[in-house]
Amino acid sequence: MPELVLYYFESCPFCQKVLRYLKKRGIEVTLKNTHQDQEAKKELIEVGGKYQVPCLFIDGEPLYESDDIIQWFEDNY
Ligand SMILES: N[C@@H](CCC(=O)N[C@@H](CS)C(=O)NCC(=O)O)C(=O)O
Repeated sequence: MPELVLYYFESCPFCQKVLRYLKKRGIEVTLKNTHQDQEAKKELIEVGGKYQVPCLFIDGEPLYESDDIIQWFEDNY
């Protein structure tokens, strides 16, 4: 399985959509809250190239856009 890390923050509705989906499917991933963890925010900007959440790192490769993230899980789980 690839290493999965979801960058998010609580008040983001697009993040909540992804988190609800993961909960419904019983899928667990590592979560990094970019409001609480400044290092995580820095990583996201450095690797992803922009500060936008949600972003799923798949083995270190960033995937933005909540719909694309959900589609990735539909295709891979
Ligand atoms: N179309 C994107 C929208 C994501 C989006 O707008 N995220 C906002 C938070 S809700 C964001 O990252 N804003 C940057 C900021 O807060 O600085 C998606 O569906 O994932």
